Amino acid sequence: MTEHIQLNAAQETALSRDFTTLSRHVLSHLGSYSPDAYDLSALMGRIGLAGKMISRHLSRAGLVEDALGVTGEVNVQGEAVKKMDQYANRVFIRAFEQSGLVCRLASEEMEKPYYIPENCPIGRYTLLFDPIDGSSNIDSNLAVGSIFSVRQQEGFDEGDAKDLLQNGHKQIAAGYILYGSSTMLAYSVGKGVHAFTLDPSLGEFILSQENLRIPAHGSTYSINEGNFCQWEESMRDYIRYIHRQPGYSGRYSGALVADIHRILFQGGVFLYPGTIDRPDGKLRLLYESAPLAYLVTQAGGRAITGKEDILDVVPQKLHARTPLIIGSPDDVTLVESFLTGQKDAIAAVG
Ligand code: AHM
Ligand code: MG
Repeated sequence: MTEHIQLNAAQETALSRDFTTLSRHVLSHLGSYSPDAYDLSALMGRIGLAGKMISRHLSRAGLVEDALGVTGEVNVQGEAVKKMDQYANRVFIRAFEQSGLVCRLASEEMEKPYYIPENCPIGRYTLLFDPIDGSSNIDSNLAVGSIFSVRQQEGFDEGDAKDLLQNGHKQIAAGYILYGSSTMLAYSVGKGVHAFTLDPSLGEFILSQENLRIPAHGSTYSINEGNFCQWEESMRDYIRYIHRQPGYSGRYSGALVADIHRILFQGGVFLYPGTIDRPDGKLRLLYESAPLAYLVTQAGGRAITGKEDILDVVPQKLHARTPLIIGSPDDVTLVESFLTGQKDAIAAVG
């Protein structure tokens, strides 16, 4: 006779956790087994696959040819292309070819979207991504990330991808992968933020934090203070104010994803304001600012340009940039009060 085998409670809990993989989580979280839910789950699974491949390449970067250094080319942003930027961009494309899921991929590294004609009759989604965020960190073996965002294709694209020039509320999913001391993925499909850790022994992203909530306030601020003399006076006033407050620490990793990850868990604020040379700052709206704004907002945080919510900004072109102030709601509101000259609010917080 076969006995019904029972494990103890701790073993059962560990087993349930190990079976909560990324694609299974998306399905169960959407609470539906509709075609849309299956598509989103498959889409997230493909993003996870790309993340695993990039993570593997990064982990052996010092051992393999063509992983470190620059290609000698300059991208559409006018920045030197790293070999890893090119590799990761290609990985995302390969992950979605023949997937039937997306018809277009648009990335920080490509001037125009990459079309997958064989997917177009059925692939209703567009993936927008930054394949390697913080790529100047790669050659020093420091943390980098990938950022992704999913939008539904609207109407017929005549090759100009005009329908992508819409605000961030149009995103239906967004998140990032952080290649740090472990590889983690955080995503939202508009129902909270969930974080997964890549278990290398299983080769799977396993749920590690569900329904993340960002602290209302944190003690770190994250900004490249080397640009101090390039900022507007109101931004300099904010930084001078922070310097006078006890208990604040500066933390800036050079990779937006890594800084946002810390802020999501521990609170604080990240700032990349405009400068004299670049009034719109450095970060790209469609591939960086809007996806992270969607995610952080879903966790209870805020993201603004200084003048308006990031999610309300309509880009004029695919590679448009915006200033970005993002993080804990109270900290973002404090920065905003400096930038909009609301001195009363400043006095109230000391
Ligand atoms: P990248 O996507 O080309 O790497 O650029 C974005 C990165 C962010 O990850 C980071 O916060 C910022 O650029 C750092 O820029 P800077 O060196 O000007 O402070
Ligand atoms: Mg980037």
